[in-house]
Amino acid sequence: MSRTNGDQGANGRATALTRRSDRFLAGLADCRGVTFISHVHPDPDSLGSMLGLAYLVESCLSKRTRMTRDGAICRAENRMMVETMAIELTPIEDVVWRPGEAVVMVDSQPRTGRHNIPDDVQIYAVIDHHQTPGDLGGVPFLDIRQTIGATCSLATRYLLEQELEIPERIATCLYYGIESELSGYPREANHLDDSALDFLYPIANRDAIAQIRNAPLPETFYETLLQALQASFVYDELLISWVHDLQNPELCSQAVDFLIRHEGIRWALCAGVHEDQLILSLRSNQPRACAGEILRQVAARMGGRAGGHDRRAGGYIPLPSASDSGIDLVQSEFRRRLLKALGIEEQRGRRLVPVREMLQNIQ
Ligand SMILES: [Mn+2]
Repeated sequence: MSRTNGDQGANGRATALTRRSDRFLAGLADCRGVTFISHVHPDPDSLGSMLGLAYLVESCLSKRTRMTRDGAICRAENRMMVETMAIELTPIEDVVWRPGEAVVMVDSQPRTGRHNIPDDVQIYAVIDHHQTPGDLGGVPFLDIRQTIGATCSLATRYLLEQELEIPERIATCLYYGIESELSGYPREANHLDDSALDFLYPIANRDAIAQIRNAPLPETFYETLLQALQASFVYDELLISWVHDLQNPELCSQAVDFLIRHEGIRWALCAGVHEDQLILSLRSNQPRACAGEILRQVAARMGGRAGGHDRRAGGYIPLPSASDSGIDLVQSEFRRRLLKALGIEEQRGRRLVPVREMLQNIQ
């Protein structure tokens, strides 16, 4: 059976349900309610697509929905989005999984990263755009489009197909989800992303978007940045930053978003020690760089997990020991493997900020 085209009827003719949103809703007709799940530390694309699809299900089927949160939301902009948009999220560990309830996974795929859901929970649908392939066996409804910039663009498409009026709050979240996911490169995105942005912008609350974009940053952000700058090394076109004490896992992505702006490089990686993991965040400033796939392969060979998109990827490697020498070993093996994966010759890194300058500055 084709999952991406219209379902074929028994006599070979296409049935009436050729639009994805129709088929998505048809499969939910008999359920008692819908629970939305996503990846750990949900980002604006996860939050916006859960919100948009929950609105679709509530409006078209009058069914109860709930959205979940797996892990904390730490990034300042993402916290501001949840706060200003009053997004209600049930922590995944508090969810009671009831029979007859449908589970929809957005912006992620089963077994590609850390998902804290019981193994026996059946997933009805996966709606996503990641390159990282998941374990999709037995999932009745799939809409995975790797060429699309944001899952929010797919959710917007479903709402438009059903000719629903999109309320300001939903439009704001979908818009910010797409905008933040494209990281300022709308021209590389699919026409679906572009047309979703055009459609949503006049409806969205621009003041709220400005407030989210400019969310106040906690002191830990600056501490992380200082640590990252003090331990940044340049290897040809790659900059690697080590953070030895990462207060929260999302700070790596914030630091690397700043580091990738360095004029001489094509790749930036920030790796931070958080609890018993080395948290990884990779960026490229090159189109079609396959950052997600590269980081996935490197992390997988070291017992970790990673995934993402062309320019942006994240993941982790478990740390077998909390000792400095144990962490050093993992870091140097990871560095060696990453250099190899990017085709960069093994070399001694050049410090971004020389030690002499660091010492002079603290006097
Ligand atoms: Mn996404």
